Order: sequence, then C-alpha cells, then structure tokens
Amino acid sequence: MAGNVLVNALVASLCLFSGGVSSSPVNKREVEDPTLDEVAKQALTNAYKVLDGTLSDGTTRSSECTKDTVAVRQEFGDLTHAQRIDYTDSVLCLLNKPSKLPAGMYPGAKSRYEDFVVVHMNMTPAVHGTANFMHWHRYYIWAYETALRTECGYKGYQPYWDWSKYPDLVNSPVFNGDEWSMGGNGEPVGPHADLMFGPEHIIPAGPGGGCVTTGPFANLTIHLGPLAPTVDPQFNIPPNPQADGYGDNPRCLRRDVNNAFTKDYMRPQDLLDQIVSSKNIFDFQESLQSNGTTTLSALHVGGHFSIWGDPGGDVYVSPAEPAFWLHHSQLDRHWWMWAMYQESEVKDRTLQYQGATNWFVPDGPRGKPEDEQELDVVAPEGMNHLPSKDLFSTTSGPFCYVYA
Ligand SMILES: *[C@@H]1O[C@H](CO)[C@@H](O)[C@H](O)[C@H]1NC(C)=O
Ligand SMILES: *[C@@H]1O[C@H](CO)[C@@H](O)[C@H](O)[C@H]1NC(C)=O
Ligand SMILES: [Cu+2]
Repeated sequence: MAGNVLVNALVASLCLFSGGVSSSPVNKREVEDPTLDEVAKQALTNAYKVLDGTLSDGTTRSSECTKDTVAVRQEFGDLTHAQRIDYTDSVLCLLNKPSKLPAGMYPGAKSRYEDFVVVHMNMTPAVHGTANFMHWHRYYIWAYETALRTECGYKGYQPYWDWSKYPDLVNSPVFNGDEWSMGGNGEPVGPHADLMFGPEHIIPAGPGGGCVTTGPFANLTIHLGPLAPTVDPQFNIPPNPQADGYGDNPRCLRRDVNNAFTKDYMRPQDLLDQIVSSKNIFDFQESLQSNGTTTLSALHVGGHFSIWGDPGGDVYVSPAEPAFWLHHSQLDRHWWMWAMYQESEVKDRTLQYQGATNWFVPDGPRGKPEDEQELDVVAPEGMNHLPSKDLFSTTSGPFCYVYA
C-alpha cells in the first residue's frame, strides 16, 4: 500500500514536472557539431555582438545595456570563496527578512525568501508545461537576484550550477558541505525508496535523504508545503496544516543529492545533443522534460532530482531549496545557449514563443508574446506584469546579463 502511494505520488509529480510531454525525436548528431564549450563561447560572442549593435536578436535593447554595464553570471564553482560567501550570506539575509505577504493567508511565509516560494506555488500551473515556462522562470530568477542586491546588499550576480561539470555531484563544490558550498547533502538515512520514472526507469535512492546539517544552510527550517512530495513516505514529512500548502509546517531542509543523473544523463554530450536536436522552442522546452524513458535528455527534471529531498523534489515548493536558483539559472543559460550560439538563428530563436497557458489544459488557449507575466510581491518596484516579449532576450526588456 505505502509502496503504491509512493509510486503514484512520484508518477503524478513527474507528470507535473513534465507537463504530460509527448515524444520528441532525438536527432542524430552531425559530424560538424561544435562541442558544448564551443556552443557556450559562440553564444557569448554573439551576445556581445548584440550588445555592440552588430547583430540583432530582434528585440529593442535599452541604450543603458552595453558591454560596459552588462552583468556576467558565473558558474558557482568558478566563483572565489569570498564571492560564494557573499552570495550565500545574501541568501541568508533574505531568509531572515520579514515577509511582505499577509500573515493571515500565508502563515508559512516567515521570511522575505519565502515570499518567493509562495509566488511559485501560486503560479505553478500557469508556468510549467506552458509557453512561458522558460520566460517566467527567467523573470522570477532575475527578481530574486534583484532582491538579493537591493534588499540584502549583494554586489554579485546570480550564479548557476553547470549540470555537466560535476559527474560526482555529491562531492562537488556546490554540495560538498564546506563553508563555501550551497550546503551539504542530507544526513544518510540508510535504505529508502527509489525514485520511479515511469514503470521501468528507476533512479536509485541517493546517499542522503535526511536533514542538511553542514554548510551555510545547515539546519535550515522550511515552513511551506509539502504539496507534491516525492520522498519516501516513511520519512513521515508532516502534511501542511492548510490544504493549499501555505500553512506553517516547520521542518528541516532535506536533500538526497545523488550522482545518477550527472553520471549518465547530464554529461556534456547530453546537454549538447539536447541543444543541437531541438529545432524550435517547442521541441526545446518539451525535451527538457522526462517522458519516462532514458532515451531523452531530462535536463530540467534531472537537475531537480539530482538534489531531490524536501522540498527539492516538490514541483510547487522547490524554490524553498536554496540550490533551486542555481539549477534554474543553468536552465536559463542552457536556453540562452540554444538561442544564441548560431549567428544566423539568433533573431528567429530569440523571438519564438509556443505552447499552452495552463499546465493542466495542454490543448487550451495558446500563449501569446503579449501575455502579461505575474510576479506579485516579489516583482522589483514597477516591474510587475511585463509581457512575455520583454523577457525574450537577456539584454533587453528589464534584463542586462550574459553567461560566462
Ligand atoms: C519517449 O520518447 C521515446 C523516444 O522518442 C519513445 O520511444 C518513447 O515511447 C517515449 N515514451 C513515452 C512514455 O512517451
Ligand atoms: C545542526 O544540527 C546538528 C544535529 O542536531 C548539530 O550537530 C549541528 O551542530 C547543527 N549545526 C548548526 C550550524 O547549527
Ligand atoms: Cu518552477
């Protein structure tokens, strides 16, 4: 019985993450394909051409966004120790600032950080498996980066975790648990339930599963959710006192960081294949999700379940996991690389927008570039309700950043 409940919860949650994706062919690589490093370098070169006006991405760039002012987002492991501490200190600052939400409706939003979690929980059906999936998350990460800078004095930019860089993710600079990491794995809890990807594909339970007790987020208490838990029911995560998940449910941050995805499904070649084989934004967004087999890259889902745990494996509440932002910045970077690496495709790919507007109504109304996006109380001042078309380029609309 418990086993069935777990499997059903996992499958339901994976369908949630994947948005009920149908199959998408993986194309054969052509001999002249670049390497993943070359793709990243070409994307950056083309982004600088856009900034100096020698290449158009089809959007209207503000005159304030130039080569001299552009923010450069970096890989977490490429930051110096001091830069990493600046980053995690600013996250801790946000975790200690008061919420701006009405406490009566959102008793679990104890901090300004948790305002971001509430907004994601609330927006989940409108921003996953939809046309705006990449765009809304880009906007959301930028709002978070902006809050770290304006509300917590952070001087740097949002770092990303390059999925392909650490096959041994558990011992990587991101999760090794030292003071310069994003915190360690959860405490080992011994044998616990595997992660089921459809009927055949099983990701073995990882080496953690318990509370995070090392690094900057040691013994962090989370309060919101769960709403779509995927951890072993034997962990006895208490249900939220409110059906909507917004109640106060204090418990430890759990992780089950594992190498299953990074070792076999998130290698440089896997990332490259996904970029090269996606011919339009629809295919690109769909093939980032798992369809339940090993034949497709599952980069978005794989990143979440490389961390897993509570709330890392809960599609609604996952931003309460501090590493969420590094994963989703990499997703944003991966999209940027796909759009930018071929000079002749930059304009066309930047402007593409395709898909539904509600996860649970895949055949419902189509998303339009004019659709306004919602960030509620986490929008930077005067920056809420921007249309999707303002979120197409990382160097126009509200944005001015590139990835190095
Ligand atoms: C997933 O995609 C592969 C390759 O396109 C296909 O063979 C398989 O049937 C798909 N599985 C599901 C559950 O859609
Ligand atoms: C976290 O909790 C563990 C286990 O209770 C304890 O040993 C450790 O000292 C705590 N660490 C911090 C930084 O509070
Ligand atoms: Cu999300």
